[in-house]
Amino acid sequence: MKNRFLTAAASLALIAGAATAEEVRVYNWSDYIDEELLAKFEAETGIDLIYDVFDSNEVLETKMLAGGSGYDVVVPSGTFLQRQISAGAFQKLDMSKLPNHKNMWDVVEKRTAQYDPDNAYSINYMWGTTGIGVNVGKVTELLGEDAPIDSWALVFDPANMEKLAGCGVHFLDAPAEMIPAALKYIGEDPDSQDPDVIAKAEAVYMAVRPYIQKFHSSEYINGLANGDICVAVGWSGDVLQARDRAAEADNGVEIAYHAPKEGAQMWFDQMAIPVDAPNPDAAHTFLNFIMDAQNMAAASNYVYYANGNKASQEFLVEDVIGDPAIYPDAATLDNLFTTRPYPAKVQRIVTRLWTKIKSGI
Ligand code: SPD
Repeated sequence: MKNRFLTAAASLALIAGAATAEEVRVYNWSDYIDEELLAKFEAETGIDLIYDVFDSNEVLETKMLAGGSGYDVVVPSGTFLQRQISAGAFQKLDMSKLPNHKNMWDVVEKRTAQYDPDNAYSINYMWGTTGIGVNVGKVTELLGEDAPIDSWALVFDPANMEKLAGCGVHFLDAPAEMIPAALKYIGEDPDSQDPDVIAKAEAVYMAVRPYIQKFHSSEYINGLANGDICVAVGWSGDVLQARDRAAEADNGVEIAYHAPKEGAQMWFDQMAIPVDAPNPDAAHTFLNFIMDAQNMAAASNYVYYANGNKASQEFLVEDVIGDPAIYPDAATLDNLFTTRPYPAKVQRIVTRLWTKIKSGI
């Protein structure tokens, strides 16, 4: 994988007036791929890959709505994708360039069609849930054996948070997920678009705000793994990666992930090609490479997220395909909810509320 700067050889080629190599610029979530796959893509296709990362749908959305991002492939979550499709940010996929599309899983495609009708603009990369990662030892030490590690009460009940504050609690900086989680905790519809209902999340957050150390959407992986923090509201596979990093470090830290019993959000991260992508052919080649059954399985086996590729399932390790935190069984699925994009006016309310919650005043 190349960085953004020309290699010496490429510079010489330019000076000599030779044609430059084909390239593809991919913008994906951090901690979301096995880098060996990126090297394999370059070796197999001869296309230079420039791979940048982000950890926030809002950051990606700002680039997509402004246009001219320079990226060929980006990975918004379903609700954000839907809004960006409506804004004309993406081009329709050319299925004739995607023979591996036959590997995709109709069960997931039915769900992603809610955001991208006919799945005309995107393919599913990974999907997962938003829940709670805990350092089991520290949390039981502070809250006892009955610590509600499978409940939103762990992070929204001030009595629990007061005890946990000293060992470090991180929340995602992701309002489109954190507001629904708080609403679910108080028994409201997490998918509500009613400003009066959304406003109820403020009191939930303000009650625990003094005990939240940080709002951040990627630092918690190492934070949990190193024992620097003891609780994180985070994404399923990221917490499971933290669990593995701790096990590899053999540091005595035991990490567990739970999709809270009251209900947790299920989301879908979709690969799409911006309407102004500089290299749409190479973008299709990248998507086709990703949809190869073994490549997709290698990605899931590395990042501990489920994917939308049926053919990959025979190559998934048991730790992934057999873990209901990754591939939920029927009972777990029943307890998951999805959300719709907020209309612009409601989005502004949510953004203002989130800013207020983070500032704590
Ligand atoms: N480290 C990768 C995390 C991917 C999370 N996707 C976010 C989905 C939000 N709805």
